[in-house]
Amino acid sequence: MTSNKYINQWIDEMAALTKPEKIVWIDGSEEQTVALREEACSSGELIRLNQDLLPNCYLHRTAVNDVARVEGRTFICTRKKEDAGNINNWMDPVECYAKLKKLYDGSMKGETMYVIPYAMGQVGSDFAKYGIELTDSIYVVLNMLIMTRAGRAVAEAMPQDDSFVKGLHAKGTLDPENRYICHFPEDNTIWSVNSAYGGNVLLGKKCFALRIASYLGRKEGWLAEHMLILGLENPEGEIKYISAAFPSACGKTNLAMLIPPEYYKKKGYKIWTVGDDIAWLRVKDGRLWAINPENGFFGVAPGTNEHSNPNALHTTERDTIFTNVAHNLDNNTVWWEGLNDNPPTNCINWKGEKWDYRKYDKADKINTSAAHPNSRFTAMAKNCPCISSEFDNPAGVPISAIVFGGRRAKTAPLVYQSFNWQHGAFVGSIMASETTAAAAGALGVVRRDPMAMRPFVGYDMGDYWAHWLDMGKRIANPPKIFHVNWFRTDDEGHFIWPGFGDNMRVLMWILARCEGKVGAKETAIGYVPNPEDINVEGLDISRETLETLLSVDADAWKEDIANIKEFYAQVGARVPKEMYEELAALEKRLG
Ligand code: GTP
Ligand code: SPV
Ligand code: MN
Repeated sequence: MTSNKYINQWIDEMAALTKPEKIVWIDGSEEQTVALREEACSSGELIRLNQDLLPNCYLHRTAVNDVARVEGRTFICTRKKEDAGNINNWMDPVECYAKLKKLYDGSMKGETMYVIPYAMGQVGSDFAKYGIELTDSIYVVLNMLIMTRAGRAVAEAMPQDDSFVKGLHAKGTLDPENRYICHFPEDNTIWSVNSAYGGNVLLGKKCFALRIASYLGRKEGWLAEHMLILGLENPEGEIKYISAAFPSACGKTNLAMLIPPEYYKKKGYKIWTVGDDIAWLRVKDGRLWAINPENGFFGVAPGTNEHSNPNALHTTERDTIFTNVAHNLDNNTVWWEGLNDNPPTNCINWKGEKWDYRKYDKADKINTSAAHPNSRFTAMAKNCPCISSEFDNPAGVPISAIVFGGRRAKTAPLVYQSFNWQHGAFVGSIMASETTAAAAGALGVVRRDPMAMRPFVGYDMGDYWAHWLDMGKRIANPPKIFHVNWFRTDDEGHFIWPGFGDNMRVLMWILARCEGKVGAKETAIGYVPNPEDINVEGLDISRETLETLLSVDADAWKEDIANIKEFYAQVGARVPKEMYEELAALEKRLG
């Protein structure tokens, strides 16, 4: 499909290593895609769902031990260890290639190796980047065809050099002890083996569009971020764009697709989705512009319903691959916790076993829920009812505000604004969040997750912060930087803020601040809204509760400072001095 000798040579090499029976190029044609779905259905890899209720939708179950990203087995392999930094796992590239070659050796015997040419970004645009993923998984092929722009047109548009990102994925034995997700940013290479799940194997997503791209962004002067992008349209038809970084399973997809509360809807406000997970940002005309390099959504299923996120739900009603949700045998559809209050009685759970809803125990979700807490839908952006008209615009959209956020039961107020870009970058650097099911490991533990990028920066974290500071200096009109927390809880552990669509109320304050239309209270951590400036019309929320949501608990912050210092020490020698200055200033303001 290509005459690019670098590509063909590399494919030959990888085939000599993995030894597939045949090699098939993915052309993106309907005919080939239909045939692959057919093959996956006959092998049991996919289950064809009710085509009247869910046209062109399929269900897939991964191995029980292979249901999330595995950060402990994710490596950045730079020649010098210090270039990967202390936060990343590191392996020497020579050693890593040798180790993984043993695992790949003959791993595709008797199988087909699929060659997927794909673009991150608009094919042919200045800002697009190209990759090829080799894989032995039809599931990966079908997901990549949704998540990226892939196929013949991409192969033909790719530059005739060796700048493409070389991705090799083999399911292998799925042995978790030998599972590796390895990145070689100096070689534009990603090697993934012994997994068949999401972010571990859809190499265009976290591996390329964040880890490799963040490395390229630093070299080339742009940013690759774990951010949604949304447009907020006012009744006059003006649209302002906001990008927001929240850690995995902390509300990006939900915010990106939110339905405005009745009060705003009636006035004519609208929300448009540009992206729900990844943003590539560059400086142009003195502003920061963002594109979503993806072509679909790999979204969290549980909790998605007609009230929380109708746009996501409708996006998944056709052309969707569901992974690890429950199978409702009564009508051959899917179900997950939080879809509705009617758990199916004739149901197969995410593990492929008969499921009894009466045994569901909230405290033991993994073992008793019908759908895995990190079960997902892979759906096409173009099927999203609120997809932005700018989604396909290669120039992207100009960003007015950057929002950081995480899950914090206490400490972080509903929203605050940083004093300036440098302070905003500092606010990003000290982000913290309770861990979720999106990555393997303990749940609900507070950990520092700078810019929601802890698992995704392809180089040293201190250098990454320096790059953020440097970017700020290059933008004449930089976006204002904010921090939000939808997850503050009361003493019984209930969320205080209604969240979801009502988060629009916070976005309105954020945009009013960007336009200098509203005042704020200056506190030790930044500008906090005056309670009367958050519109709570139609909400059952008392003034007292709002004040609690907006309060800054100096003691809790002082306690946090010790933890931040520890974290900075762990990040190590390359933490920019500006970050220490900001930290000292915060400490001083807290008194
Ligand atoms: P990744 O795809 O893993 O990067 O996740 P994400 O950041 O897109 O998170 P998503 O929007 O899928 O939300 C994850 C979980 O958070 C779901 O269970 C949601 O129901 C829940 N959630 C999202 N927004 C809110 C909110 O405003 N308030 C509360 N309480 N929960 C929310
Ligand atoms: C995340 O974990 O942030 C995701 C899902 O978006 S995955 O693609 O698996 O990384
Ligand atoms: Mn994500």
